[in-house]
Amino acid sequence: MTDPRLFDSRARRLAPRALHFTAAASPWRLAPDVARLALRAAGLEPDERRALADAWDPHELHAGPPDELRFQMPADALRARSPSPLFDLLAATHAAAAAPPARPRVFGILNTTPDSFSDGGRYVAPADAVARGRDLAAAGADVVDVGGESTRPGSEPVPVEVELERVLPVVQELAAQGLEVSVDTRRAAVARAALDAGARWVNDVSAGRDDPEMLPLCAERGCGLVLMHMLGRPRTMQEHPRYDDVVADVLEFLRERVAACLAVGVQLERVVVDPGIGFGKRLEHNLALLRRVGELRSLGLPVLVGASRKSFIAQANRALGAEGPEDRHEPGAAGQGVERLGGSLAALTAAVLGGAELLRVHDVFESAEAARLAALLRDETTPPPPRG
Ligand code: HH2
Repeated sequence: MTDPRLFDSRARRLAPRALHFTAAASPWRLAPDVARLALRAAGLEPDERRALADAWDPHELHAGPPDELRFQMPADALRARSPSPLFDLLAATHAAAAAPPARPRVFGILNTTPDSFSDGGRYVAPADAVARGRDLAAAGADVVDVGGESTRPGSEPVPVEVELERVLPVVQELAAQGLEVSVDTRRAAVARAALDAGARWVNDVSAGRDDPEMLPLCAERGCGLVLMHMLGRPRTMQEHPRYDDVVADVLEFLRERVAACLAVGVQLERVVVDPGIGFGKRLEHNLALLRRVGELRSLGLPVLVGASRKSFIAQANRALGAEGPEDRHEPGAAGQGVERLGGSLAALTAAVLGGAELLRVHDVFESAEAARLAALLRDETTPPPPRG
């Protein structure tokens, strides 16, 4: 058998691109003690393919379609083959597939911006923002996601000093009060300051592409990291978004970003992927991503979905001949106070049924309730009887 360590360097580069499950549509239904995985041969060189096949006992390797290598083995045996990045990754992938996601975790949105599309201008004063953060936590947010730069369609970047000035005092105070805080930023300088101030997550809508220091920073700090897909830039992203297959394209992008994380030593245990609802996507793209969240789980990492109050909900209204009150505003205008609660909860339910484990929302109480019910519907498990 080939020493698995031979794979280390190549596996770091290739494995995240190559992995997917055989049963992507409902991965949590796999038998809990058997790992069944498929590797896309397309990502592998012939010698790597041979060496990989060598590293597994012949009976563990199953014939599949010509572009796939399929493996099946007891999960314990898979784990026993560590340490090796490839097998670690396979084991992590299997664990994510086999274990039903627990109660989805909720990120409550706190924009300290004057121009965010829904809550812009409401929480600019740090005291108001801190009060809002506490309210979000009291309503059931597991994490408060603090942002100081709007990324709504058409928005312009703000200077880094402005972003720092907006988020830092709020992050510091909320963390000091014991809340789990995430910072929604594309800049390593802002992320670093927020982590120093007690934040435990970096939520980067550029997935580490905008600032070369971002991923190394996250590797060094071991913080949670959200990698989000975006096509283009906020200013222009909604102009002509085009995809061959939006889910496949988003998956390919996220695989590449996960590989970039591995290349600089980011621990995958704390990485979450996000299809970026509304970021360079038309209605049909957002709907396809929500319908096919299960496929996004094939990366073996938890999936976060942020559909809350976004404009595709208004587009869905219009597609079926209805109009919500907020849709009379100019599309993309800031601080409209849009609600879109019904559509947000429908989108969230679809995401949870598909296996999303984290949700980024404005309406925390309602969303957490919808997410709990959707999780029970999804898992086909009987909840324990209520206490008392
Ligand atoms: N959406 C927005 C901002 N950050 N982060 C992640 N991970 N996923 C998302 O879908 C996402 C995000 C945009 O929403 P919002 O913060 O409400 O508005 P704005 O960008 O105008 O501040």
